Amino acid sequence: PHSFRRLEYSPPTYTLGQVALDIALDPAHTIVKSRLEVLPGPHHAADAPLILQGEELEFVSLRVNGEVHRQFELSPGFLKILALPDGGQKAFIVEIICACAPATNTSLMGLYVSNGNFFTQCEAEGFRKITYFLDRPDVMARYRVTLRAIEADYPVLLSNGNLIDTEKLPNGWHLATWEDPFPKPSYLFALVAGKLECLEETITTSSGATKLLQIWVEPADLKKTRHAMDSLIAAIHWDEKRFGLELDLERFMIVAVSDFNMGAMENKGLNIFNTKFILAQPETATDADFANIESVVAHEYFHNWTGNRVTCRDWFQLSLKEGLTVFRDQEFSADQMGSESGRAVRRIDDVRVLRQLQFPEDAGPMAHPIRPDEYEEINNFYTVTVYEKGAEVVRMYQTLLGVEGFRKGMDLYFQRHDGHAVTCDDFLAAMADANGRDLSRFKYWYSQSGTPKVHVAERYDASLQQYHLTLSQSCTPGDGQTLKNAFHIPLKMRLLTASNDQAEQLLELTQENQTWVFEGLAERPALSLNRGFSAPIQLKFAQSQDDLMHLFFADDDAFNRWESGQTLAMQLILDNHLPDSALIDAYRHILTDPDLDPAFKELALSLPAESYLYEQCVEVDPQHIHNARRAFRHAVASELRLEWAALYQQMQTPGPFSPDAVSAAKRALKNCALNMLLEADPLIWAPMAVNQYQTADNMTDRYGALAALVICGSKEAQACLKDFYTRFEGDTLVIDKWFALQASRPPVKGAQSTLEAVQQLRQHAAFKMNNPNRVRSVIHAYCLNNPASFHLADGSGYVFWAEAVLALNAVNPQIAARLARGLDRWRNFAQPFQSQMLAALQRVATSPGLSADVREVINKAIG
Ligand code: HT7
Ligand code: ZN
Repeated sequence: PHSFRRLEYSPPTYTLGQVALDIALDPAHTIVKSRLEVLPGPHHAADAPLILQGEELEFVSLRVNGEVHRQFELSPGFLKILALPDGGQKAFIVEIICACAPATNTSLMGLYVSNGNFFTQCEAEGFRKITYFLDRPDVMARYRVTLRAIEADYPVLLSNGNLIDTEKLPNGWHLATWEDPFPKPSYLFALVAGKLECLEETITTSSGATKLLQIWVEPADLKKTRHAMDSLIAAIHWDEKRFGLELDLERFMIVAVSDFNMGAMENKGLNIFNTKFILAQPETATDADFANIESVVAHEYFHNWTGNRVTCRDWFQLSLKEGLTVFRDQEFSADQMGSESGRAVRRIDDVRVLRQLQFPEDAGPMAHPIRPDEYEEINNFYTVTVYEKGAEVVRMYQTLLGVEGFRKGMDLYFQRHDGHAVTCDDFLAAMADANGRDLSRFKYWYSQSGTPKVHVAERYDASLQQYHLTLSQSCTPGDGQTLKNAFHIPLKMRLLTASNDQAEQLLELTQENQTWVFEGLAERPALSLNRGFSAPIQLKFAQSQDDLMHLFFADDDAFNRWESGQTLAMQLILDNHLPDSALIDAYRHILTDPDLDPAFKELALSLPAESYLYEQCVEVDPQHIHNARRAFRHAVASELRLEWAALYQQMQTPGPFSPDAVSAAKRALKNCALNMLLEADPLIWAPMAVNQYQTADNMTDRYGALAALVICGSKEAQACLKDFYTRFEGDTLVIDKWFALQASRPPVKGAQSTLEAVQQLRQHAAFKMNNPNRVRSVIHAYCLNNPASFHLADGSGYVFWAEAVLALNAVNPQIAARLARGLDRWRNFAQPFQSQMLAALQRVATSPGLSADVREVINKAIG
C-alpha cells in the first residue's frame, strides 16, 4: 500500500485560474464538460506533464487550446497530459469531457443520488470522481458552473456562489449558471439538484449588508427547519462579535440530505448537511438533537473563514481548519447556554467526549499527532485526534495568551493568510508574533502523539507556611514515535483554603520537572489543578480522599468539582467496591442543593463511561468492569431513592414545551432520576415510565422514558417499542433512534441477548446497508457503543463485527473503516477476548477486495 508523507510535500507544478464546468445531470450517465485555465506553478519546469487526478470516470475527449489533443496517458487514478504548448510555461486551456454514474455511487463521495436528488461530497478527494482535476487543496480557482437537468424531475439547481443565469431548454430540460466570486480548492465545490423547498430569511450583517439565508430540504421536512435557521443566524452574529468576521457572500445556503457519510460539509456558500443535523421539532427531536444542530450549523458556518477563506496547504494540515473550527463551535455553544454554570456543563461534556474517544485513540494503533506525518487513506484521518484534541490545542493558545491575545493572533492570521492555503506552523507563528511570545516549545503539540501525563507531588511545610508543588511530565505515544521533547502545558490551578485567600493562577509547565513554592499558607491547602481542563493531559496524582471530597463539595471551578467526583467513583469501581457512605452523602448533598444547576447535578451523578474505565486498566475484562460499574450504579440508585423520587417530581416542566437551556437541564435531570428509580425499584417505577412515555409532548421525555424501560429490561419495554415504531414509522430520523436504542441495550439477565436482537434488526425491512445513518444506528451502535453486549467471551460479537466490516467494505469504504476501528485496542484486553479479537481482525485482513480505507485500519491494528 502507498503511504503519503507530510515531509514529501511539493508545491503544485501547475495551478488553475478560471474553471468552467457544464454538467448535464442524469442518474445513470452524467456528462461533465470542463474548461480549465491552466497556469505554470511556482516551481514549474519546462515540458512538465500536466497530471490530473480522476477516479471511476469514463473519459470522452480532450482538447488543449481548442485543438483535439492526443498526447495523453490514462492510468488508474490519473490523466497525464503531455506535449503542452510552450512546454507549459505559459497559460493554456484544457477542455475535457467525461462521464460518471451517480445512481450507482454508494460510496457517497463525488456525485451521487439520494432519494432521487443529486448531491456532491468532495472533501477530501471526491472531486476527482466528478472530473479529471488538480484535486489538491493548495490549488485554488474561480468557478463558473452550469447545471442542466430535466426540469420536472430536478426543478432546483444549486451550486456555490451567486446565481447568474437560468434558462429553459428544449425537451423539458433547463439550466442554471452559478458563479463563485471567491477562489477555492476543489474540495469546497458542491452541487445539488432535485425536488427541494426552502425556508428563507434575509438578515443585515455588521457592515449593513443584506444577506439571503436559505435552508433547502424535501418539501415534507420544511416544518422542521426553524431551529437550524435560528442557529445559523445566531452563529453569524456571534462570529461578528467575537472575531469580527462577517459573512462574505450575498447568499448562504444549507441543504439537508439523508444519505451522508459524516455530519455536514462546509462547501463555499452551499453547506450540505446530514438531515440529522438540520431537522428538528420538539415531537421528533431530543434536547441533545437540538443542541447538536446548533453546534454543527455553527461549525460549518465558522468554516467559511477558518477553512474556506484560509484553507489547508495539504491534508496533513487538516487540524488547522478542524481543530480551530471545533474550538470556535465549542465557544459558541458554551456562550449560547446563557450562564456560567451552563458554560461549565458544556465544557464537561466536551471533555467527556475527548476522554472517552480521543484518549483511547491516542494510546492505540491508530495514534497520530494532530498533524499526522503519514497516511494511506486521508478519509481515515478525520479523527477525534485531529478534531477534538486539535480543538484543545487551540484552546491552550487562548489559555496562554488570554482571550484578547488570542483575538490578536486570529486577526494577524487573517491579515497574513486570507485567500491562501497554509500550514499549522503559520497559525502558530501568527499567535506568537501577534503577542510577542516565544511559542517554540508549543509546537510539539503538533508533532507528538500520545496523551501527556503530568505527575504531581505536593508537600506542605507548616513551620515555613509553604506549599511545594512539583510537576513532572511524561508521554508514551501509541504509534512508536520516540518522544524527546517536553510539551508546553498551561495548567490553571488554585489552592483551596478555609480562608479562601488564594487566587487562581496559570502555571506553565515547559520542562520535564518543575517546582513551585507558594508562601504564606497558614494551613495545608487542597490542590485544584488543571482547572477547566486547561490542558488535554492525564493527571497522575494520588490526591487524598479527604482532599478529593473537599473539592467535590467546595471547588469553585465546576469542572474540577465534577472531576473530583469522577475520580472518587472511578477508584471505587476499579477496585470493585460499592460507594461508601461518605460518597453517598456527597451525592445527596449535590442532589439536594437548591442552588446547583440541574444539568450539573446530572453530570455529577453520571459515572465514568466503560471506555474511560478501560483506559485505566492493564488487562481489560469488559464483563468485570461492566458488572462492577452496574453494581455501583445500583447502589447509588437505591441508597438515594428518596432523593431521586423527589427530583423526579421537582424537575417536571409544566406548561407548553420550551427548548431553552434551563428547561432542557430539568428534563435531563428528571430522566436521569427516572433511570435511577427504574434501576432501584423497577416494578414500582415501570408504570410511571410508561405513563411518561404515553403522555409526553416532546421527544426528550418520550424517548427518555422508553430508554429507561429498555435499559432496565422491563417487560413493558416491548409494547412501548412497538408503539414507538408505529407512531413514527414515516420519520426516518426517529426510526434511527428506535434501531439505535435496541442495539445499545446493555445485557439484561434472562432476556434475549443484544447480539440476537441486532441480528434481527439487520433483517428488518427498514434496515438499509447503503444508508449510513441507519447502519450507524444498528451496527456501529452495537459494536462501538455497547461494550458489555459486544465483548462476549465466546467471540460471537467479533464474528458479527467481521462480517459487517466486510459487507460494508463493498458498499461504502468510509463507513466500513469507521466500524473497522472497533477492535483497535485488542491488545489491552484480557483473555479470551484478546485472542478472539485478533482472530476476527485476521479474518478481515485476509479477505479479498479490501478498500484502502479498511486495509489501512486493519493492518495498523494487527501491527
Ligand atoms: N469538513 C467536513 C469533512 C467531511 C467529510 C470528510 C470525508 C468524507 C465525508 C465528509 N463529509 C464532511 C466536515 C467538517 O468538519 O465540517
Ligand atoms: Zn469541520
